[in-house]
Amino acid sequence: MRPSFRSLLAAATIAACASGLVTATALATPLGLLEPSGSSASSTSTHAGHASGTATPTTRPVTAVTSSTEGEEQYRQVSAVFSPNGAIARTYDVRVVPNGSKVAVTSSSGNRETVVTLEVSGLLPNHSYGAHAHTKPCGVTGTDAGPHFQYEQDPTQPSTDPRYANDENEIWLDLTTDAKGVGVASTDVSWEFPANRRAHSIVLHEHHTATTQGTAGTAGGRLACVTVNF
Ligand SMILES: [Cu+2]
Repeated sequence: MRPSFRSLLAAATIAACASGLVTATALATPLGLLEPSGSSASSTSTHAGHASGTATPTTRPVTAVTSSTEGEEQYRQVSAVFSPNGAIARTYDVRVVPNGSKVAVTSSSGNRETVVTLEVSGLLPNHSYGAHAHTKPCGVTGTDAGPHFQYEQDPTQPSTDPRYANDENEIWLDLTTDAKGVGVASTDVSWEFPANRRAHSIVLHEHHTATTQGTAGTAGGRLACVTVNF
């Protein structure tokens, strides 16, 4: 049996701590998502160099980008706040992904398995969103994130063939928020990101993901994006 994702995260935390890759405050709140604003003012991490830290301590968003490796296992954690001009997490439609809503992504990839968890808060209550890993980092527009990451690449792009555009060959993280606008999704696929070809973002979409021939993988417009250098 493989270890649980939680224990993998704990192992990552220990490994990262031992190698000094991330700050202790970031480790104390690995996702940082459910922390009240301002309570983790020092959680901005340093390792990956993507964290923004220009706000004053009292208004600093819950932002952390951490990256670590233990053996063949690669760990990623990103916590960020969506804003229209966000460096890490960007909303393209504040009506459905409001300015100030939060996102956290954790990933472990290695030993022929990848587990990714997406957590959001501050979104519309009782609302369905699509979400997937995309090939490029977030940009000024939703299209900048490129197509979905596919482990086995469909020779026909854009890919709407369910043999390739499915939740075992791609990272799908569709979720439905609760009455408070909080949502969680997790996926577990039986491959690891190739060293030279990895996903670089999670995109939130208008609705859950279609699975039928000709529309497989589509989930409507791109509402928001968080850069995760898997
Ligand atoms: Cu997508």
